[in-house]
Amino acid sequence: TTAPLDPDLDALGRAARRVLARNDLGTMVAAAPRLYPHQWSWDAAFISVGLARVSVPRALTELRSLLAAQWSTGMIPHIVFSPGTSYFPGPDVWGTDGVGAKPAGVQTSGICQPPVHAIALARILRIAAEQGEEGEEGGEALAEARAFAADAVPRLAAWHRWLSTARDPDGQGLVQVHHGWESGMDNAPRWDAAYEAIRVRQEQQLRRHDTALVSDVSERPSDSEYQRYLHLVAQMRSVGYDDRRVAEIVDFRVGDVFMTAILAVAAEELAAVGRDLGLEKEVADQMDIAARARAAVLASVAPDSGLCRDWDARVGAWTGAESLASFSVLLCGGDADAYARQRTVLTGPRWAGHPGLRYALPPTLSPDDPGFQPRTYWRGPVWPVMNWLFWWALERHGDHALADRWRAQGLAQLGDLAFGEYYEPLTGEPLGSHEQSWTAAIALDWIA
Ligand code: 9YW
Repeated sequence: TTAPLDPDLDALGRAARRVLARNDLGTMVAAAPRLYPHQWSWDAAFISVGLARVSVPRALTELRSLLAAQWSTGMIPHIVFSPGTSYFPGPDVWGTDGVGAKPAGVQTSGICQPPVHAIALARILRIAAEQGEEGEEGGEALAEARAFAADAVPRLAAWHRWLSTARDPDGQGLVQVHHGWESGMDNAPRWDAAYEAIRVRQEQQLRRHDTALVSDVSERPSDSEYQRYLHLVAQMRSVGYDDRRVAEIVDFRVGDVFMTAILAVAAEELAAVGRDLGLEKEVADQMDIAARARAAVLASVAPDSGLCRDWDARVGAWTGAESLASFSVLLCGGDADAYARQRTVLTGPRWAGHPGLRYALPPTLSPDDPGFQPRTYWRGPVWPVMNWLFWWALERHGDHALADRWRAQGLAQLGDLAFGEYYEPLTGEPLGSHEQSWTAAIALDWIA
């Protein structure tokens, strides 16, 4: 099952640059050429890392565009719409135009996505520093990145603060999501129980484009899933996206362990950037946020399996559906035993070490899980951008041997130059959108 690990990296790099250039709308890169013609929040962060390998100023522009759409509450919206392109659900469905917290002059959704932005900012600063120290030859990129960071750090700090307060109203510790879309893993089995409990009282007219744009509709969420997705949007819209009222009325409120693990490391990365820039005010606060988030991730670990769980806040119970998110301790660390145990399971024969896999990379669901659907979105396929995130976390943790292996396997998978949104884990076939921007971006960062 092991593929040759010798992709032509020059050709891969050239193709990845072409994808980013083609998807570039000017001040934002579309997440995908046709399927996702707008700026998505966590995509933009990963994309900015790849852009930095081409041009640090362009990478900063990407984050600047996103931050310009940040709500006054601190929330960074999950989609910033580019004018003139159709997408469902578009701004008319979200109905955020009259919302006072949204900056005027931009159109956005009314929910968020995982906070990987500070991770990206820290990495861009590092990439810039590789080009030269400030004041020396080649130091312009770093000077510009540091100037940008001075402005971005307080904004990202407010974003993290919003996640740890408005999205943890019970003080339970995990960041709560109000929609599967907020997790970035829209239809992952980890949300099935919460979605099943939702009664859609009034079906809405679906004007989906996605099903026309992928060759096989089974690669996308179903219509009945979409009815629930839109029901939640309608609920939030009905209370004007007011944080407190949404938390009271929304039919989906789950503490997301994966999002919380990301917050823990992102807050630490932000604290480090803040320290470096002399922005001491933010540092202690971000370290507090990180500590609380990490403690909540560790508290979610099930004693029997050693895996992380989400918390269904409406039911008041852990939800134990196994998925890639079950391995969140590998992202944030904090407990050597829990880390070692999750690492053993994730690299073992049920997961990335499964003998049927085309590449030894973690799929979103174990091929041995009865719910495994190898072609369907977050219910089985391998997502290159997730491989990058785990790789980054492993490196940060000093777990270099595994990081190197996953990077090599990940690059081999991308050697087909399709830049698939996700891949069939058993055959290696690219699925969903091709020329997906974040896939191209992480390839560029891996190659550099
Ligand atoms: C959708 C853009 C987004 C990602 C999400 C992914 C998908 C959009 O695409 O959501 O139509 O469901 O699930 O993580 O940000 O790439």
